[in-house]
Amino acid sequence: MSLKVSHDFDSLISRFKKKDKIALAKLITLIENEPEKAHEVFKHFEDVKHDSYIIGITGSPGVGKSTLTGAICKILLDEGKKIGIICVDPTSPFSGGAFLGDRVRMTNISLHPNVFMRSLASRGYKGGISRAVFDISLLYEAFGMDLIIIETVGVGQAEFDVYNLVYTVVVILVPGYGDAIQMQKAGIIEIGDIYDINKKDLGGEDVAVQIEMMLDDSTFQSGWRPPVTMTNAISGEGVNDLVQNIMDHKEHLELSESIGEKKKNRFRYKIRELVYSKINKIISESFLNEKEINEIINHALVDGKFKIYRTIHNKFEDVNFEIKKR
Ligand SMILES: Nc1nc2c(ncn2[C@@H]2O[C@H](COP(=O)(O)OP(=O)(O)O)[C@@H](O)[C@H]2O)c(=O)[nH]1
Ligand SMILES: [Mg+2]
Repeated sequence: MSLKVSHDFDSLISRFKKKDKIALAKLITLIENEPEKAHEVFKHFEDVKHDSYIIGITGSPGVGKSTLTGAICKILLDEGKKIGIICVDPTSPFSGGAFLGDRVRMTNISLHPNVFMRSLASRGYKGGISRAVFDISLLYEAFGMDLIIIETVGVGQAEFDVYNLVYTVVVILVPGYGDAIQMQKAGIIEIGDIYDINKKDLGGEDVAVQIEMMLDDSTFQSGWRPPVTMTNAISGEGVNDLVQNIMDHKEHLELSESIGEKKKNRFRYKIRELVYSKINKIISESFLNEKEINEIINHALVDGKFKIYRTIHNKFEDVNFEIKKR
């Protein structure tokens, strides 16, 4: 780092420590663009003891996650909480998302001094979405946020499963979601700590009943039976109950001490992901790069496709040999 750059960096860190939101925004951008510098950043917060409570809000596109996040924030802000939001929504680019679409209400919240919001919408992330989400949430913790809300589409996305990174998972459904079997197939009933049927102005009692029945058929080793609420995120109806359920779940985790397990899980996920992505990189760079893959393909086209197994087998023998040497 040049003198000037390192001076800028130090001043960024000290502004961040003074709770400057612009410095927070700049540090997020820095670790997004240069993930390999994350350790340089976090080195400065090693003495921070603060923990944020981390909530995931998940559901299909359009169910009202963003609107509901806004409504939840409004209640929590009135209680004096500081909130960091991470919005992972590949289906709605930042400018088109309801977060800004519903300009009047959401602008109120995003301009609030105690809220910071970051959207990971329309671009590829070096090291993957989950890395970015983990790092941003760590920055929010260093910044002193009381709560972090991660809004994300669906479950089972290959590169990002939100429940690995949060303590309370809120699953949002809407009227007309479909039948119970579909929900079970989607794996929804396993992951929610709380269920909410949003858009209650359009109905949805049948969905609530189905969820309740499925929950009645399940056993909960944790001792927590997920509650079901119905909300209208636009009018705010029912949102108080939802917030209460989130706080009850938090209390349940804290009393049963499973919060410690959740925290460990977050790191476990992170460590695995870091190691796997590093190893992947090493393998693709040094053992089997694009050039070599192309060579194998060309050989297969020229020498015949049946030789491809032999070539790959030989390649793996080489790789094995290399790995054993380490
Ligand atoms: N009728 C009705 N519409 C809602 C409700 N909550 C959100 N919406 C609307 O549903 C659309 C999608 O909302 P959005 O928050 O962007 O959903 P997301 O994709 O899950 O984040 C927007 O037009 C919202 O205004 C609700 O409770 N009732
Ligand atoms: Mg959204």
